Amino acid sequence: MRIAVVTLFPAMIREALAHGVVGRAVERGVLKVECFDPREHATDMHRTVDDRSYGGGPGMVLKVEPLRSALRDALAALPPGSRRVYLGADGRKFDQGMAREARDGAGLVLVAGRYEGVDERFIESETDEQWSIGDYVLSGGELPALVVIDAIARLIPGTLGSAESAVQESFSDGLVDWPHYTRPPNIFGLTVPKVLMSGDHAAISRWRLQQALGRTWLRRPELLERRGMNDEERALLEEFMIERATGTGRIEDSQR
Ligand code: 4G0
Repeated sequence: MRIAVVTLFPAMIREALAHGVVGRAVERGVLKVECFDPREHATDMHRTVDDRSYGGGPGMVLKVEPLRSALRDALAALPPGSRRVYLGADGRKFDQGMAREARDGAGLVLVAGRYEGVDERFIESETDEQWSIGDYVLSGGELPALVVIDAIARLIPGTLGSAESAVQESFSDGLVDWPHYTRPPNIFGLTVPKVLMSGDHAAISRWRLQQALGRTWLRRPELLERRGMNDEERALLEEFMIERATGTGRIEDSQR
């Protein structure tokens, strides 16, 4: 998978790509990320990339030409048919499904917008889509670009080790995670659910699925709505609900 980032702060992107899971994907060569800096495409003596806003007001606006020229180079480095995505606070909300589609696509150009503004004619005529990583304003699209890259990299075969992949599968199943515990078994009276120390792997799997279902129902009901449940899952969730409402169900009993 190849990703190009059009950004005025390439060092920010490169630095982040040197670490962790994404860093490993780049090292292994399953992911290639290249930065294209509009400033290197400015043609005047002062390497100007922005200018005052028509209509007045504070803040500078990124000019079309340096952006377009950087984007042209970016596209030349990617397979044909690569999507051009502008990262702005007002874009379509990025989710796991979009990460999967991007992973399956030819290539991806991410254009990091900036708070002050990008000339609308560039966004309109040179990009295919606008994405946002959530409803909050940042000072630039670089952090969103890194978020998008991380989410995609995790989905590329060869990025994650087998242990990490196993964890990932439970998440992308559309449920939130179940709770995790490690030693010691008792911290100031806070104990580990007994089933996790039982060695009964079938019971542990059932308990984890039940916790994932219960927590999704409590915290992200819309995810559960979208995903649906089979008969076994419905029964597990019902037991979770009863236990939670009465405190006398079988979940706690099996933990004590
Ligand atoms: C374009 C993305 C770019 C428009 C970028 C801001 C948050 C996100 C920028 C704006 C960003 C996000 C309309 C404020 C640069 N901030 N949530 N900052 N507006 O993905």
